[in-house]
Amino acid sequence: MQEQITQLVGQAQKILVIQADNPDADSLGSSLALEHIVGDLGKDVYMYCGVDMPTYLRYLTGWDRVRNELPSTFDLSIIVDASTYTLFEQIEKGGNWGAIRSKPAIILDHHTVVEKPLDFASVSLVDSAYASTGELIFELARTNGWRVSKDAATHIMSTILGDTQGLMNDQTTARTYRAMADLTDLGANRPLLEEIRREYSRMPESIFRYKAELIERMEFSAGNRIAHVAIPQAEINEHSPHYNPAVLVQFDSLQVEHVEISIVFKIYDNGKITGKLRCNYSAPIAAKLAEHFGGGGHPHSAGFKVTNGRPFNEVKSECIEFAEQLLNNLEQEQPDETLQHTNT
Ligand SMILES: [Mn+2]
Repeated sequence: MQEQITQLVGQAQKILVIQADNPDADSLGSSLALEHIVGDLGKDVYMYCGVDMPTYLRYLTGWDRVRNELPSTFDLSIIVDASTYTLFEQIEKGGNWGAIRSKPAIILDHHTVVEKPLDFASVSLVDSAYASTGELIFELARTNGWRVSKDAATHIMSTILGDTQGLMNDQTTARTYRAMADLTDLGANRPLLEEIRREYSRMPESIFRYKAELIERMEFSAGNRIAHVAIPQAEINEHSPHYNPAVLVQFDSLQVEHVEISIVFKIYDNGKITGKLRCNYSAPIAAKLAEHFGGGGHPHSAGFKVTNGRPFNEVKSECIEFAEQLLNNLEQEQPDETLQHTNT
């Protein structure tokens, strides 16, 4: 598999790096790290994402080189941090899968995919044992003897910090710490990175006040084990360009007594409903709950999207009921079995 990747990269001159429509620090950091790593091999890199980079990610130097149109020509595509069709609506809408399928493609990802996996790649390097796609890219670069510059190391460190919430969740392994040490040796500076990130994630006063509204509206179900709130289209329009509304309350709500999972629904005018799921350490049910609605993710962090026009109240009650069921099942499992679940 490694050899095939080496060969495909070696043969290509113009390489298209593709992120899904839900960019985060991992997908953007992976793109930018690849830009440096394969750029240093003398390749031309074109970075694509179907949507604009959210403001909170703009601390990653080079974000503005990511385009939302596909290039007219390329020799190879590398898809990072996603491997399901459902996360590429913009490519679907633009009718652009044909162009991508007509060239060799490499998928680099760490999500276990259940629904509509991308099925055309020449090589898929998908391994959920990695904390971030960037960590996987780091290992790939080292195996291949590709140079990892200070800039590339900094971007890779950002992918790890993003997906592990600062090395705090259980995707963090011993290898992740070793990678962090090696990246530090290569010149990445974590304290500096944190400072820049914090500066870029400052919120306008209006958002700070909106946070209070969301807290006020938060509901608690199943003996306060499930916290949930819904964000309608009007609020998405007003606030999303400035800040991701879910982030405002989701982590705080997990700190409320008895809460094990926090769900932020978004309700769009076109009938689409999304659910962003975050769980506490003791309740790794996020991926299973997301899969129930055709989504996916990790045990403590996952999401889903419902596009079949079902009314929100129906989706909401089914989601809360199923979450409660998963939480109850968790209690019946042996403690060491629970541990295994978290080790995905
Ligand atoms: Mn990721």
